[in-house]
Amino acid sequence: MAPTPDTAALKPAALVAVVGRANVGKSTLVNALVGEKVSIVSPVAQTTRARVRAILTEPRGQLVFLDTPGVHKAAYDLGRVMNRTARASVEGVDIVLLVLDASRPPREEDVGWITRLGKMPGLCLVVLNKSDRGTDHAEAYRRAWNEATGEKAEGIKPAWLSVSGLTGQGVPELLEVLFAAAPPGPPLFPDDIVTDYPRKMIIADVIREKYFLVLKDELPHALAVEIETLDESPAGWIVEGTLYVQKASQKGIVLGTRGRLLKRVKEAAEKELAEVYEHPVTLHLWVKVDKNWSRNYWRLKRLGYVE
Ligand SMILES: Nc1nc2c(ncn2[C@@H]2O[C@H](COP(=O)(O)OP(=O)(O)OP(=O)(O)O)[C@@H](O)[C@H]2O)c(=O)[nH]1
Ligand SMILES: [Mg+2]
Repeated sequence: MAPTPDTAALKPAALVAVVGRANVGKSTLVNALVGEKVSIVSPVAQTTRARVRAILTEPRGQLVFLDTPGVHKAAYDLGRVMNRTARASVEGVDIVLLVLDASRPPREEDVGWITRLGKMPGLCLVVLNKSDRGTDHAEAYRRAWNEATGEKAEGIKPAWLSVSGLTGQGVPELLEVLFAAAPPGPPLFPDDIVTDYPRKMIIADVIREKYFLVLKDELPHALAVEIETLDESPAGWIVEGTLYVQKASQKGIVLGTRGRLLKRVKEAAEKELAEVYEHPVTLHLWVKVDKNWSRNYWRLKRLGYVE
């Protein structure tokens, strides 16, 4: 007789895709859910460029969150690649978490997600994020959901939860709902890892985040960071990388007067990385102009933005 699986011993284990418009606070929320900074955060829309997995293992089970790029009106190839990554991430997951910024009115990109998810058969939870700023527009989002799903919405009524990724308000309640909804299964990852995002990508993202906190206008979108070598000597890690910009004038801004901005960014990134990895980290960075990096598929692949 075939052995029956011991389902009683299995705990909740789920893949959870975290999706939504750019800048609604997906990465902040994912970091709050796992209790560690896994994904970079900045005030600039389109900060997250690739899918980042953040893993929460607790005695009650395991949740694997997929942080995704924010969907936006894409003007060039990187943007289109990011939108594709985000849209594809809802396939094959157990739960989709749609993040909305209820302190602002719905935009076309929010309605796009609502329409897409309202038609999907899987389990969807709607999170009204940034509730520390109020939820004045919650009703408009509910209306948008009802309009988009219409009569077909029978039976697919998602739970709506108010949270703040920034203050942590509502996060324990959200975790409870997620663990309750997760199907029982074996853990998807070992219990001691918080992400499987490649180390070179983490380092590149931390450097990019430091720049996103200071660069203005179009410049953040013109910047990419590629880590070429990573030497993990026990005495200290040595990292070599290139910062790509699209115009010669941007190179000067990224360097700053007498290289001061690059130095500041380098020091901030080195400090954060040394804390994360518990080793001194030295960054050697060069700035290069490549007019077409964001349209060059090969380059986007090397940067880790194409799956
Ligand atoms: N007040 C408030 N601000 C928040 C909250 N969550 C995120 N933010 C801020 O919103 C901005 C965007 O946050 P991110 O977490 O990078 O947003 P995102 O949805 O991941 O953005 P993309 O990766 O660009 O799609 C940052 O300045 C955050 O500090 C929140 O709950 N309350
Ligand atoms: Mg993000």
